[in-house]
Amino acid sequence: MLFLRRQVLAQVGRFANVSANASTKFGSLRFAHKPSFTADSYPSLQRDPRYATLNQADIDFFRSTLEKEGGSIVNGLDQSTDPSDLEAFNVDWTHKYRGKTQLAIKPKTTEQVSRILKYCNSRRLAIVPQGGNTGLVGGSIPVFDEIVLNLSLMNKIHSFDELSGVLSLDAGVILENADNFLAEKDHMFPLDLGAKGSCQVGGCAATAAGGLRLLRYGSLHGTILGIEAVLPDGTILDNMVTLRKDNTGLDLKQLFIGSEGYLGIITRLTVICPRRPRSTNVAFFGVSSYENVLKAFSESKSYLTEIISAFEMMDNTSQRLVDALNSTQRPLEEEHPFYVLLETQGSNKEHDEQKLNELIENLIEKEVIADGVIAQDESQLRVLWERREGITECLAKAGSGVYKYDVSLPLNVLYDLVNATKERLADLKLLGESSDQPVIDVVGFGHMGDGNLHLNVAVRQYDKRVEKALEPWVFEWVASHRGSISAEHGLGLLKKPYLGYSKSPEMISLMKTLKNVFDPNGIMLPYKYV
Ligand code: FAD
Ligand code: 2HG
Ligand code: ZN
Repeated sequence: MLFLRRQVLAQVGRFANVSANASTKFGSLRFAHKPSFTADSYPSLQRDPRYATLNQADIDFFRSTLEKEGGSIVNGLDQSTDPSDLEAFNVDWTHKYRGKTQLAIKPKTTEQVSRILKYCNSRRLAIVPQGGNTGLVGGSIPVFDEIVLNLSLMNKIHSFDELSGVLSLDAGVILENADNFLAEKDHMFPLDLGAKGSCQVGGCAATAAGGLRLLRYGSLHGTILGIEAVLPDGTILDNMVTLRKDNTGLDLKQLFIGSEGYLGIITRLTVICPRRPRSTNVAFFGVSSYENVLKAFSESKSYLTEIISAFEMMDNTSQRLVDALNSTQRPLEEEHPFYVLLETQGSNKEHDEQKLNELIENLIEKEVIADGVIAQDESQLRVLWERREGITECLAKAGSGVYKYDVSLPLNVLYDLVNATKERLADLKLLGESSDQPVIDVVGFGHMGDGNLHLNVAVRQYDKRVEKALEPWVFEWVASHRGSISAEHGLGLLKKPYLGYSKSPEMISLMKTLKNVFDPNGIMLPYKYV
């Protein structure tokens, strides 16, 4: 580990081993409680009587559709089904929402998806598509008794062309599996995120997930070349283009990227994948102020130009949480108000290291960073990334709930939202040490390179007083600073009422018109999105 302190660059090969002073404040299990039903915690949501109720004839149809090609169902109408088998389909990752589905369908082929949707459309049975169920906005689980259509059995990688880098695969392939497959071909998936071991490429496409390296490899709107999707009436839309350029007519696939299952089910994708970098460097800096984080970002772009692949900001509160709840070593001995994880990816190790060292010398000279380390091997690199990727898991262990806001903001005001939130919650006496104060901590971190802040409010338990203090206040704050209320997690159930803070009435009206064209009976993703 290369250790930087003021003007000194010395090889020390170890991480600091300082235990957190906050360690007693937090619990240790991820969301140990069982969430209440969404329908109970949000009584303003009412089941839409237009939707039919599932019956035995429906189950018989689904069973006969699936049996030939190996799909399966989990059927709550059957008395012998253990109710806990449906729980995983009904509860979201944040344990904030819980639905009441009686049926999860796991198709194996696109044709099965088509037959199922056609049937549900004719019967007016509501559907919620589900990938890895790692979404953070309550989109992937039912609100009432919607049928869950889970893509996990559609998990084949179909082809990879080494010359063009185009990968063709089913929507249900786990992101990490796709990337491991590509690693063997010396390529990589152009998206990476903390949930990669569970989220599916179709779920990522459906949410237009941004992740850790959007700064370098761009958005899925650019890297997904083709999509196969099934419309609610069963029509299979085959747009599995493998071409980089296809300038013919409306680019309909773009409507599905980020549509969160509102328009149909994504069943297959083609994705353009870059070569795996030959050289990766990760540095971790301690920074004394947000102003200096901005300066470090500007200098990093200027010195590293084409090789910068991630620039992630973390505040001290987030790192105290990681100290308390994650077993990774602490890279820097002293605490700092902010930390930055900087990554480069390139093809020439010497060249990349030279650029990084020049940057670091400059940052030290100008006193932009107070301290830092550079990973010297793969395991140190992983430890440094864990300090960033582990924050979400640690937040989930801090109390029994987290209010999450993923916003885009102009960089100069990005962290002001965290301070403003802390002040507001303290003024309202909701933030504090005592057990009758619901808020444990307010944390800010995120993909600084993309202008994306993750504001997290960790609570002892979900509490309506906190929710009322934060919503719509956070969204108003973001809109008044010309930001977006969702940078990457999407709308789901959480942000549906607040879309007006980011989109004009004309745009929302056009979205509803399009919904009517794709899904006139409104069976897909009810109660959510727009
Ligand atoms: P799900 O959660 O199952 O579904 C998400 C939405 O898409 C739902 O509305 C669902 O109905 C719909 N959907 C799912 N599959 C399909 C399909 N095949 N067709 C149509 N609709 C579908 N997100 C980021 O953007 N960047 C991050 O860095 C990031 N990091 C994360 C880290 C952690 C630890 C966790 C828990 C989550 C993170 N997320 C991140 C959020 C989440 O992982 C992503 O949104 C991911 O893309 C969701 O994929 P999934 O397969 O789990 O989808
Ligand atoms: C990340 O960037 C994810 O790690 C999750 O988008 C952010 O936990 C969060 O709020
Ligand atoms: Zn993120």
